[in-house]
Amino acid sequence: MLKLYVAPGTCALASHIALAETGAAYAIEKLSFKTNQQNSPEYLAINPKGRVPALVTEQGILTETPAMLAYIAQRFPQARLAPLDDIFAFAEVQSFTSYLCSTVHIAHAHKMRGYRWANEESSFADMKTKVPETMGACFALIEQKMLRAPWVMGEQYTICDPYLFTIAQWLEGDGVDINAFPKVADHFKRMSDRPAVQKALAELA
Ligand SMILES: N[C@@H](CCC(=O)N[C@@H](CS)C(=O)NCC(=O)O)C(=O)O
Repeated sequence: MLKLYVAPGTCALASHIALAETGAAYAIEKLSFKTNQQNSPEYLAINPKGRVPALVTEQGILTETPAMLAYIAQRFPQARLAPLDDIFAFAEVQSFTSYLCSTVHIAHAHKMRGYRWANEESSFADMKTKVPETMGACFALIEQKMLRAPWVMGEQYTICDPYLFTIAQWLEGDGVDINAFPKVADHFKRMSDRPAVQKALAELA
């Protein structure tokens, strides 16, 4: 059985929801960031990056949300979480998940994790004040150019959707009003109603 390492409020929720969407059995291992469990020797043996998520499979351990989401979609094709028979459409899915991972998540991380990129306290404060602007710009682009509606890829629900929902959850704390982006706000509401989302959130509580 697959085992997913998660922590509340993190990007691990995307893979968690995707797993719940498949209907397959899986196990959740919850880490506490309060006690820095992500950097404990036990967890570093699972994921030397000291981050969540990590997915333990029979073949080995996977990290990085876009790769994990693609793995879940391909492992459980009956869940129809990606257009697996259309290489261009699947590349579009990966383009979107890569954007969330490499640009949007990084913009958000400048709020709490400035120490990754600078040493001075004043630099952290400066990075923090930039977050509403950068996250706002990312979501303006998503709203105007990427989110086809009703789902990210249009009519078919895909792995892009739990990932967008997960990152949209951070907007309020990042000082961005989701209602400035009507399609994103509508997507967020419809995602909140999905049984898989409610199941994943309940398992984190
Ligand atoms: N690129 C990775 C990022 C993983 C990541 O940064 N996870 C955060 C939570 S959202 C984390 O574990 N942070 C712990 C830390 O920085 O100590 C992915 O998309 O899976």
